[in-house]
Amino acid sequence: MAEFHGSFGLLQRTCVLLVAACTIHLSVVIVFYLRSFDVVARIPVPQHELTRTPETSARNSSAPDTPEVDAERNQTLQYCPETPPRLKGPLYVEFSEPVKLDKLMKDTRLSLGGHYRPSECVSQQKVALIIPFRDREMHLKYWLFYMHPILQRQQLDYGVYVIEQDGDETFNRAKLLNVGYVEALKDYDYDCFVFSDVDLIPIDDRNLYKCYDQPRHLSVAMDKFGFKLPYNQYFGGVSSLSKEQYVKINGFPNNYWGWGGEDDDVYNRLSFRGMSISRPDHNIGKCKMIRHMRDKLNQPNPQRFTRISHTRETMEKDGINSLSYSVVSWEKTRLYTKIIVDVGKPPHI
Ligand SMILES: [Mn+2]
Repeated sequence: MAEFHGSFGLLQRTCVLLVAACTIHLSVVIVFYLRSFDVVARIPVPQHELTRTPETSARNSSAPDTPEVDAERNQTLQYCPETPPRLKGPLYVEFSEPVKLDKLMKDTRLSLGGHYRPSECVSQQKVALIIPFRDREMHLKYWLFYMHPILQRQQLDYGVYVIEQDGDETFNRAKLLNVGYVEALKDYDYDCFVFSDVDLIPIDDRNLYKCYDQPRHLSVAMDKFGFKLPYNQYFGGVSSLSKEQYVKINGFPNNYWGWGGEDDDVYNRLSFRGMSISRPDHNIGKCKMIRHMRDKLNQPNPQRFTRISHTRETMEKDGINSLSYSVVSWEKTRLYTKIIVDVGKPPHI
């Protein structure tokens, strides 16, 4: 009996040791698993806060150098020339074949968030590219594939912001652009904003994606419109406004839900503030649009004509001064910053 007890005791001790070893192993695994979340740069933000800046190192990882380092850099380097020297002119742009982003992903000159600045000179402008977005992953791939090299040849100090509308309410392009303006400024000291649809690519890199003395319309000759301006006041597709120009018109309207009209409202705002539209030469301003069906949640807005006729009265109350939204998530990838936002829903009619 004693012998039996002895071997049972040994068995029991072995089992206890084994369980203890397993427990230690499991806790180590769990600790490492949880810690791995810290390196993911996707930060949920409380719904109710508008101006909050998520405090995270991931967000600032592509942040510019300190002012002192910047000043030092500016002393040793010259400003980039008015005309970038390595432009190619007309480009080959095609959407029939899928594109691969692996080469771009390895581009070490790009920092997190798709931020770039030339190493050979100091850019004249800091440009935020703002793309209103929902459910167009394929288009975004083409955009990144073609635009990054173009913007680099244009010697811009730039960052790319994809502003995605959360949920399945009617799309609100102009409000997303306002959000992009506000959020990009929290990230870097931009002085110029290029607002671009995700499906438009210039086919000539002499069409500089920067700001001018007057607000600039960049997509002046779209293939969709037979490489012509559809009408003289057209300001849709791709446009650029300096910070001053944008502030002068109180930003863009927030209440255009669905397709159409918001770009005409912006045109009205600009002309009511005494500005005119600058455009590239027709040949240089050629661009291609990726063919697509109308999005289900972006049907033509029936109110657009009435709204456009009231811009003069509405522009002071509706714009950057009345913007409200909440950031759902902020994520920096190698090629762009994606900000998912809740922009609310159209008022019930
Ligand atoms: Mn389109």
